[in-house]
Amino acid sequence: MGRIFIISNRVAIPDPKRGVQAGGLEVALRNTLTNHSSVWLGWSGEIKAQDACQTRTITRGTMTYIVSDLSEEDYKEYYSGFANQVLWPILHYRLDLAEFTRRDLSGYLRVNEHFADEITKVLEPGDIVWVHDYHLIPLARALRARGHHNRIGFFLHIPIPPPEILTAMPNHDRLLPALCDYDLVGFQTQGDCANFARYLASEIGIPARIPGAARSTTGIGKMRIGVFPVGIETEEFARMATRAQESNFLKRVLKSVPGEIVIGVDRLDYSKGLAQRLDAYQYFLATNPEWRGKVTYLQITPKSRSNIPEYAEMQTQIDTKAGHINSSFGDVSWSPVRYTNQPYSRNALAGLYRAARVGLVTPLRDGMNLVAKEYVAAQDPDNPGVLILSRFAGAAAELDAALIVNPYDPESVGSAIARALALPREERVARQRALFAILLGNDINSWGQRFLKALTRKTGESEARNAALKSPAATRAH
Ligand code: GDG
Repeated sequence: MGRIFIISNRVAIPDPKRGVQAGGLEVALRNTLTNHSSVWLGWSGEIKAQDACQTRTITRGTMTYIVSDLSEEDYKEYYSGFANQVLWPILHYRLDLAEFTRRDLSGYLRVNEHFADEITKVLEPGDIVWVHDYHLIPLARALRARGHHNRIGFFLHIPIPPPEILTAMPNHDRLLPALCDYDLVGFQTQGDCANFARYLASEIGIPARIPGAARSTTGIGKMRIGVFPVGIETEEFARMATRAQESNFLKRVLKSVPGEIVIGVDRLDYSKGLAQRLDAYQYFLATNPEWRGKVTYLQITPKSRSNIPEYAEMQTQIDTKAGHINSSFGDVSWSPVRYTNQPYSRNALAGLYRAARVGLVTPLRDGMNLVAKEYVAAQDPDNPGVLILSRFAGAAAELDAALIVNPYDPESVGSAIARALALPREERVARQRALFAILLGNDINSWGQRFLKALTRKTGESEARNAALKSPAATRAH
């Protein structure tokens, strides 16, 4: 096998002094690539004047990073505009939040063309290209137009809604058919895969088995679709959580918290259901007065995309709700909610997860949700906490031994918090055992290997289907 090219919107070059930054993809891929000669290409994260934009190459061990700056215009039209104000809300089923004035695809296509030019400078026949996420849907088409016949795969980290919603997206008919230029398109769950297959059938007239194969519109070959639920570094994370118990940071936190901990960790994003979660916690406090003063909800929420109006508004809304709960239920010796926008190290998170009796993961819609998996991996198997998980997180297709809730319904989530806190130890242990076994069977390394194996197989359509059918999500999907 040639080199592996990873293409993603953001490329964060590791800096041991900075520690790991928040972000699912970065966490996910770093482990997959340690044993391959690889190139990781994408945006540097810097915005510069048009004539000051550069592309830089940095080598770290077996990994070469190639990063391009974006101009102000690129950033507005491609990243902040089409990707995050059209694609992100619509793929998360939120037509109400899509900014239809950002319908113009040209900036989005221009940046994809730019990345294709940069890839073309270094790509050799035999190299494998693995493209990540919704920012880069048309990249294979741009590469094919430059004459590349390499294996090119695409993995969508976020959900994809049914065609009834997708077709409301401006320019969907110019954008989504470009996925047919990939050799393999992977999704987090069977539901996502089925939604895309229905879109192919109804909008492009391509019959696709689920998961299965569909004929590419370019005639280069067959585009296959499959289910590849992303995992975490299960064993390593469990070890990290055990070690973190000894840290002074954790000891200090535990000393300052009266009673049990409920924990939530999410980027500040409307898809994560934070407002509804606070409503649910308020309902729990209102209906379970015996727990007042004996439980503290820690919500760690690093800010993201603050320049987009919906995100800034949400920030104020969450601040207000958290403040309201504290002023209504708290007293001078107890704050029911500790809400912070401060990011924490992975180590600190692992320790906090393990110390928390309840993990509250209630997105309104989420591709997978790695926090759910990290919370499970961090638990003490002899005295574990309980995961409360939204049915609308991709993780729910695998982690059905969690307490599964409807995140829109504060009573469902509030009652689940009370139930989780009261769950007898034997039941907690049994649920934890079932969940941990699933995480061991589908960890981050097997995810990466399964996708790459399906992408590089030569014999046609059956492999992606097999890989998908073997995956836990495929066998457990609702
Ligand atoms: C996308 C999809 C899919 C969070 N706060 C801190 C911190 N984090 C880490 C978590 C976790 C990661 O960030 C977040 O991952 P999620 O999966 O929850 O969510 P997205 O960022 O939206 O990721 C998602 C994922 O891609 C992978 O395919 O699961 O559905 O939306 O690892 O621990 N990490 C550190 N400090 C923090 O304060 N160090």
